[in-house]
Amino acid sequence: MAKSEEEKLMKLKAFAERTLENHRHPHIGEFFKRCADEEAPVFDPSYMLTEKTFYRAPRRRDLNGLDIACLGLPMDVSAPYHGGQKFAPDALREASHNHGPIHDRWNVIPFDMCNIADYGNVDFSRPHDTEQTVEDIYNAICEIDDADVVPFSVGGVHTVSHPVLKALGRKEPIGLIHIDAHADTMTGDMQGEDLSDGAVFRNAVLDQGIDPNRTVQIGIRGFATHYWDFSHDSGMRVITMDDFDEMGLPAVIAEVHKVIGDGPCYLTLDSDGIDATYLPGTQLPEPFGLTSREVRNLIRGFRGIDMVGADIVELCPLVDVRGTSANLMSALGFEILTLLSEARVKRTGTINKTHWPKY
Ligand SMILES: [Mn+2]
Repeated sequence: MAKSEEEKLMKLKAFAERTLENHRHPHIGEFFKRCADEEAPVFDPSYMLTEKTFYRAPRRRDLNGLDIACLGLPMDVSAPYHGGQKFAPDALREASHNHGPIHDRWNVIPFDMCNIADYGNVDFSRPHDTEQTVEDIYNAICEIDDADVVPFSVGGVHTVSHPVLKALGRKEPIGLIHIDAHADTMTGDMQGEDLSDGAVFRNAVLDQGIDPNRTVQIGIRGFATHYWDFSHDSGMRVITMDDFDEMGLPAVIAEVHKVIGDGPCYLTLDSDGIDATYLPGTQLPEPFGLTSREVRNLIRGFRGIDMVGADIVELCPLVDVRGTSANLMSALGFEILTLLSEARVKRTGTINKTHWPKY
């Protein structure tokens, strides 16, 4: 072998020996080293872990010093079609192990920005009672909010967002970004339920949890569109799926920033906002929706908004063949966790890393 070829090969061999703790991005190397020192389970094979938590965050109920609580809201009443949303938090926990902990586009690490925990599921005192379950969620989120912790909830039916927003908007109604096939602002009851997943944001407006003038709904389409007059009447910005196609992604993102402004904002992602081809495992699947990449890039476009909470809802593991829907929702959930972490650091001006207890 010629000397120059030999030198080239030696160089490549040296590259191949580079460890993760000596990563070309020093902060990523530091993170790998810290995780090794703390025996954090973030890089262990998922099947080796006994305890499944959201994105492998430590399980923790104590809110003291916490920045973000990931929690399950396994509500399974008040929705009209497929059931089984009560199984979604655990399905998401399992699927989330294949996503994160490093954002692949921005190279940021939520666990290096914020103290994040899996808070567990909220206990429902009467899980078949819609009103009581909404009350239980409201009380749990008030406690989390009073402790100055950001809630990142996994539903459950979309009905869960109403008590969450009612709790977060107690001081002042907040802004809302809502990705969904359905605007969920129907008037009257649905199948006898006033608190239904078809009236979430009407109820959130009436309870002064959200400001309709700082609300934007994206992806709206389908057979139920004639139910949503309240959205238009109350001043919400409704971007239908047809509008989305005509405007294009950059214009939609610009419009969202314009409507939301600098104030606090909540993000709710109904899995049926995504096209049923990409995400069939949902309560009321709708065709002609956002693609998986469109919804990811849309969420990335919300970077910089003061995000004070979020949820992902309406995943139905019982109709999620091969777990593809849970996989997509948990990947999108990691994008949201990244936004929540960045917004938290921007708001507090403080870095507060997640640490894993040694067992
Ligand atoms: Mn919905």
